Amino acid sequence: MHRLRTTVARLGPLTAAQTAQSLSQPRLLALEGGLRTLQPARRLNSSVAAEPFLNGTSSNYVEEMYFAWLENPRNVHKSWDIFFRNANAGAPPGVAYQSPPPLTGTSQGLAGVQALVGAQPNVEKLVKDHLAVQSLIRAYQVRGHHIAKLDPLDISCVDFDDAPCTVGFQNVEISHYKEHLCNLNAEGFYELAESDLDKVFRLPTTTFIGGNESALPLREIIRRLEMAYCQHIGVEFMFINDVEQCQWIRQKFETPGIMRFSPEEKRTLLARMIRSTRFEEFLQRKWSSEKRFGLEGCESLIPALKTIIDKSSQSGVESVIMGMPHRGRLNVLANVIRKELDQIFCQFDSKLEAADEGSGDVKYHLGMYHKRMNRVSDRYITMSLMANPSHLEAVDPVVQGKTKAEQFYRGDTEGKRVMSVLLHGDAAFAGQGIVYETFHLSDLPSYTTGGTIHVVVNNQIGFTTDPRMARSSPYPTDVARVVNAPIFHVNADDPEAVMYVCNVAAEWRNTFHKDVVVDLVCYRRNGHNEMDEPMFTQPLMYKQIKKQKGVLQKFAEKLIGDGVVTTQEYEEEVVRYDKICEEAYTRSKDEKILHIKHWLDSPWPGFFTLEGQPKSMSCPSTGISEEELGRIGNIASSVPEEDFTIHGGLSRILKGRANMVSQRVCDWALGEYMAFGSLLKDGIHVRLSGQDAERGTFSHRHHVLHDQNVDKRICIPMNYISPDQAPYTVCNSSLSEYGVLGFELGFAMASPNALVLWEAQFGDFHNTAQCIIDQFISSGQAKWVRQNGIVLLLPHGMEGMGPEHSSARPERFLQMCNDDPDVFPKPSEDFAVRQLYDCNWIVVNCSTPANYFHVLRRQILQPFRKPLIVFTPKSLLRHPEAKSSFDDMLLGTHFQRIIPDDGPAAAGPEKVKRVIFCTGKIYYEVTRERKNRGMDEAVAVVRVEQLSPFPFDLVKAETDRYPNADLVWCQEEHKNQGYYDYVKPRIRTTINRTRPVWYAGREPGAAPATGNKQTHLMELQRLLDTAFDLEAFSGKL
Ligand SMILES: Cc1ncc(C[n+]2csc(CCOP(=O)(O)OP(=O)(O)O)c2C)c(N)n1
Ligand SMILES: [Mg+2]
Repeated sequence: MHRLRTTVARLGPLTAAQTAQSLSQPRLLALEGGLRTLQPARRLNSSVAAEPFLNGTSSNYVEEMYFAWLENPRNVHKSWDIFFRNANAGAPPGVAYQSPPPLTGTSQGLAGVQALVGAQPNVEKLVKDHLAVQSLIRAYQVRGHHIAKLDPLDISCVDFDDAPCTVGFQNVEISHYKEHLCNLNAEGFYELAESDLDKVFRLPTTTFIGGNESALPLREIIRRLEMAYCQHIGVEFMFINDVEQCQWIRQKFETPGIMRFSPEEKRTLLARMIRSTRFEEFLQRKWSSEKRFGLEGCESLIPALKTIIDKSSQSGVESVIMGMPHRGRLNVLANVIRKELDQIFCQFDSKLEAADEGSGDVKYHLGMYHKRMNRVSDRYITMSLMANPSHLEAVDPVVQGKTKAEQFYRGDTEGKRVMSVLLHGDAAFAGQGIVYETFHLSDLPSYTTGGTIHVVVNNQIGFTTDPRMARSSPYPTDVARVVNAPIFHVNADDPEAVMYVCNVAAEWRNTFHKDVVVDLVCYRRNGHNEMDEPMFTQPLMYKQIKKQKGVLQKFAEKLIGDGVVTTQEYEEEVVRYDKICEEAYTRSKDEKILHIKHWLDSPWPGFFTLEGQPKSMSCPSTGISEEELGRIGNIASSVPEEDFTIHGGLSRILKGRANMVSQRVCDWALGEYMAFGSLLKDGIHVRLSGQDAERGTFSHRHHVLHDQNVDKRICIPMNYISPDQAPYTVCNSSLSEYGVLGFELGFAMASPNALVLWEAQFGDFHNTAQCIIDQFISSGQAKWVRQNGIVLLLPHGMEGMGPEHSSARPERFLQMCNDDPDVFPKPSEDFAVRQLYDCNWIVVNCSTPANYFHVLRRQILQPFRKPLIVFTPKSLLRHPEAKSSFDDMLLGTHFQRIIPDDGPAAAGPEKVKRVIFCTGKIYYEVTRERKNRGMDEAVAVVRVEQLSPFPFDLVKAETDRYPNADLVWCQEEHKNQGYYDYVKPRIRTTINRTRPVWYAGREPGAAPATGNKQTHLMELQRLLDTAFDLEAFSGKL
């Protein structure tokens, strides 16, 4: 009884808002039986046929009238109201219709009809009952998942209301149901009574439970709804505000008998369950004390993924890119991606030596790439599992970016050939904000991947934390509702139900190209890892788990019972797979060396030698011809489309550019244009993404022109460089850093022949993407032997804008550089390139547009890929001196790691008393001050443009050149920030510690900058005073 009450309470009448939503949904489906009324079809149809005014063409109209009347009799003319009342009351053909009242006065006819209705006291009840049945159907669709038997342990407590922790009356025999129904109060069950159970009700068009029937007895209606919505699958979809999509889902789950599998399919499913289960058992037998984050309790994950892949391959998908956490990862590698088992097993051998450079990673983080024939579709399919850090969900946007890139390079604009699959743990899916950020990329034109299939291993625990402490939403999957993704909850102890929802999920993705979630409700048989004791914290849950029969055993017993397989066949299959594992284990013993290279998730065929080395150790000139500079400059200053009206302010900007081109100079924006344009011309795709990147935060870029008269008409001149150029992508991103940077990093993984740039709005905002920077960008190659050429543009500079918007935190990037401050690298011919090759990333702060141009081009022209961090300017964008001549960008020119002094100081170096080393915008303040003080001969100023890898060789040349000078590092940042801690030991190493390196900059500080403009200027003057006070450091040793 209690169970029923709970059910009914949960399925109780809809709220006003829900009802309104239901009524406002257009009805899409054509009705098979013509007009629908509350009466059984045949009878009604005959009466309809007998009505002289009803014919085939008017039936749609009548239907609409009818539904309008159902919603509210006042919605229709009185004559229709009477007609429907009469029809429902069983008025014989020809009698239901009464002429409408004349415009003047009351008519006789109407009075007569009212009398007829009045003579049918049951009409009101009939209408009410039908509405009640409709509401009941809808309630099952909306909230049937609340009472579905989703939890294999039967202990779940999804707190939809404060109801106790029980599930509903699933699977209750009708007799039970009847018994319970008698005890229901009127409000509890839409005022339907037991006596209504055998009454026949017409079915609305928003249900498919009828199959070929358009009317069913209430008892059968309820039974079918229970079958569709309250068994092992809970379908959450009614929040989707697209009627076609809702109907599609209803049809997939309500159609009677739709969830049937052939014996062959069942046998395949069993074989997959055997592989999944026996793989974990094998690892447990061989390495009982090794962490492997086993899948026990969710073994059906393997057939789930395989089903998704089979189905997607059948519909034309050629490449699946996957991201997943620790749980079951080895199993997925072995049984889904089909990594050779011996390669997996040898990862357990702690004695093997690593063959590759880099620090490597634990086995459950490594990635994989594999192309194979899909046996179900008979088509080749490539599968890659992305390497990822421990940081849960961080890989999500990276997978999306890589998927987008693969789609882009294949011209797969709708995502029909490449798709992504993301796996999640229940706690992480609910807890990590990056999941939300990633969902919000899913429908943005430059970021969509045409739908991702999400699979949640919902083992109802996160390490030691219960769901009620881990999230505030009923399900771990609620975050997906923000993008209207349907959510299919399924009891993972029912492999057939799992297989079914995975089929539907793959079809959904293929049909609508939108995200979808499969929530595998399962349990975790062991602790968080195999060394962990779960009884400390979840004693009752684990008592229950110990009693739980394994899913393979249950499923095998069922299939044997049903005669689908014999016990012998089952046992033979188990033995066969165990043998495969044993043989691979023996082979793995022969391995002497561990190759991380074998675990590459994104190979770049043709880019390296066969041994995986760069094809050369040199970088050609990054300059371009005068003619090319002129051509790109002209494009940058023009509107290449006819009849396109741009904003007046922009016309002035373009005119300014044209002037610069005629004078053969570039400002920052034009330098960037030259770099992008020349790479595009050479077939290198350029993609620039970030918040407001199209115009540029500082309104300097303007890569997308907007017609002032025509809505949404835009022009991207960069795509007019040359007819066979690569396409240029510039896109304003969502307001996310973690998600978008991860996405661009993934995009950059797909191909080495693309310049992919992410621009922070202001440099300091990168810290909300810190995880991508720390876990992937700075350390990715060392961990996963995977190179990446992503560029980060981080606006930086102390300009009196306050503590935020000032510092891109160069100290953080420099602190993560892997070059040794105490070792002067061996001089060699290819010193500069080798240094780049050896470093984990490149950090630059350019002071001229030409150098910015060169460093961007070098990203592509160097024979390997490294992340590039660029601190970009704000005020320098318009600084009259921050311009470069075309001469500095011509063929034969290079990126300058250091820009030496070229004034009077350099002409008479022995007279120089001080060398000021600096980087970035402060150079212009320092040289202005030097001029004002008339110290051009006494002080040399050297710009360090490439901070890391540190240009030891060039710094040495500068320090040697000025033997009588003291050395000062000058920066505008606080002493504990900026570059000082990084450059000081390196300059000291360069000069063999023969001279001190003095500091001229702001005092140590907690905040990056002051909020007070006056203080800002005072601090600046003070640091310049120090820099030019030649006595400032005397006696300070
Ligand atoms: C961002 C992040 N925070 C914390 C952790 C530490 N951690 C590792 S696994 C885990 C629990 C994960 O639970 P769930 O997502 O449900 O996956 P399950 O292990 O249950 O499969 C935690 C907290 C982590 N790996 N990443
Ligand atoms: Mg979990």
